Amino acid sequence: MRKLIFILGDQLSPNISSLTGIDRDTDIVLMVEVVEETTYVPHHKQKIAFILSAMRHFANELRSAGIEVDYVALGDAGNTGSFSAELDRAIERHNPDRIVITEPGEWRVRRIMDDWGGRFDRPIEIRADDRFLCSIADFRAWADGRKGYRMEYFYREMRRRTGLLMDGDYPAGGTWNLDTSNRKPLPASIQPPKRICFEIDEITAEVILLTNRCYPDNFGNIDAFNWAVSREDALVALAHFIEFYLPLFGDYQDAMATDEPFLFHAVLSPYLNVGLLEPWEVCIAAEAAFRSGSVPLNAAEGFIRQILGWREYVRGIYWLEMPGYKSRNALSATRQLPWFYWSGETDMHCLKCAIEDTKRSAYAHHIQRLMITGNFALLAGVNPAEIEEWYLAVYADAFEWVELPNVHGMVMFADGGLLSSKPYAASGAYINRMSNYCQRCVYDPKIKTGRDACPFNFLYWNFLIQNRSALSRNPRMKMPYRILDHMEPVKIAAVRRDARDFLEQINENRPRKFRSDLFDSA
Ligand code: FAD
Ligand code: DLZ
Ligand code: SF4
Repeated sequence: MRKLIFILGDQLSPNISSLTGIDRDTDIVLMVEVVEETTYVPHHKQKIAFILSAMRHFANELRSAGIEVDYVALGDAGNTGSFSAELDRAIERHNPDRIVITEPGEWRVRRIMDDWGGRFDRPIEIRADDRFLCSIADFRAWADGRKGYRMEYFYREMRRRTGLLMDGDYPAGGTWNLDTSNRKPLPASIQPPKRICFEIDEITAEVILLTNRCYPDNFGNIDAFNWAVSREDALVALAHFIEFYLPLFGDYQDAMATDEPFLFHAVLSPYLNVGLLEPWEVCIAAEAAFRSGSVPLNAAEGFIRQILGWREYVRGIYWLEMPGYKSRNALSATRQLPWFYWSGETDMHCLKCAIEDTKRSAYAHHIQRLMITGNFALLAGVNPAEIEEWYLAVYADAFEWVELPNVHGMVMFADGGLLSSKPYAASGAYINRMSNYCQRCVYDPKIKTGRDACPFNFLYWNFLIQNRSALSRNPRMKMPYRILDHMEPVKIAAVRRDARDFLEQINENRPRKFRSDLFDSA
């Protein structure tokens, strides 16, 4: 019985379920680089190079373990460019008795696989992806019969179920969630340690050339490529994070700073998402650091919550709610995505920093994604599908199962509050409190309307005005609506006028008020 085991580009784990029970004497692994996957959105160049290089390294590791791998590279003669047609060709080449694959992370690919049942004249076994800490079935069971799906309750359940950061039946330290300790801005006296550098080996160098050749106009710089592309190096990145960054991860989790794209964040999401690291080993490493006394509880808990809580939760929501989830548009947002998301040419310094960081590294940390690029898209009423495509394209860690709930639900409130109880809308005051961006901006976060006003200010109030019918009855929005209700009519008129004028011109191909001297070092 010869099996053809098909491994996708985000299934690069030695213990992926499709490899369970492999017979090295008869079975063969298939991996394919296909245009279908490199172009379904205009991926950041680093994202393409990272995935293709990691795939090639993984194939070599399997070969070193005595497994036969049939690897189809992007430029190979005869490469048809699609998963289905490459599987057709591989079946011709190897004539397997059956095909084994682990279920894909994305609905789009699941639909493709659903057609395979009738396409090939041999059985196909689609196995569950057991690299997550909560299975899709367990998430469904948790969600079943609940009125709302709040992450906090799911997270507590996961803490109990896994025993992570638990002292018997109680959370370590007596509190489930230390988020309130994790909101400090970065003081000028603290500088995060230098990031570890990964060598560009021959495989990565070749893939970088290939990416530049095939996708020269895609978003992002490839020169700054600094990603681990093997499990061995991803483990080095994990150890480095636990030793040097995790101790202050909690304190500065929500901070933002010019020229500090990574701060104390892990920068591990691409490795987790393609399978070079597994969520369990990452959580265990953080808990061990806490138990040994080398990191405080607010850091370990804050970090573990992101993985055990948020990461598992968004995956559960994705599979629970798709495919309908994607087409909801609760706030009827229709604006075209402003051109500067791709060009970085804006005079709003916070947005410019977040977009330039993204271009340079295919990375921005959570608060930049949520409270800068996300917040702006929400306040400006950008069409959810357009901003989703941007997020799916520009980050090395972007796969729809994790990107969509974060963008559609958390950022755009397009799901009407299924994922978060209120929109994460904020004015310039929040950005000024949590970052040093405003110090180098042409706008003033303290001015609410007029030429020098921070656009986040009038856009924030305009957003509340425009979405009154959808939001004003939300108990968590009572306070801002009370303030709005007491606002003088003349001020409301100024907010509306400034927002209208600003939004009318954001798709013109030039900054409204550009002073290049301010951005020379940005
Ligand atoms: P850290 O801040 O150090 O967090 C540690 C880990 O926790 C991350 O590696 C990640 O695996 C997990 N995590 C943290 N927050 C979340 C979250 N909200 N959802 C799921 N996992 C989380 N994450 C992705 O992996 N892929 C995406 O495409 C993606 N798109 C996002 C889009 C928006 C608009 C927002 C607000 C968030 C998005 N996130 C996404 C979540 C989060 O921003 C990234 O996981 C995080 O920035 C990755 O960097 P890090 O490894 O340094 O994370
Ligand atoms: C993202 C990506 C890219 C850019 N290229 C490939 C590829 O050439 N071959 C492949 O198997 N996977 C690739 N991927 C990852 C897939 O998009 C991902 O495995 C599926 O979307 C399932 O989630
Ligand atoms: Fe951003 Fe407004 Fe601050 Fe400028 S003033 S950096 S636009 S928040």
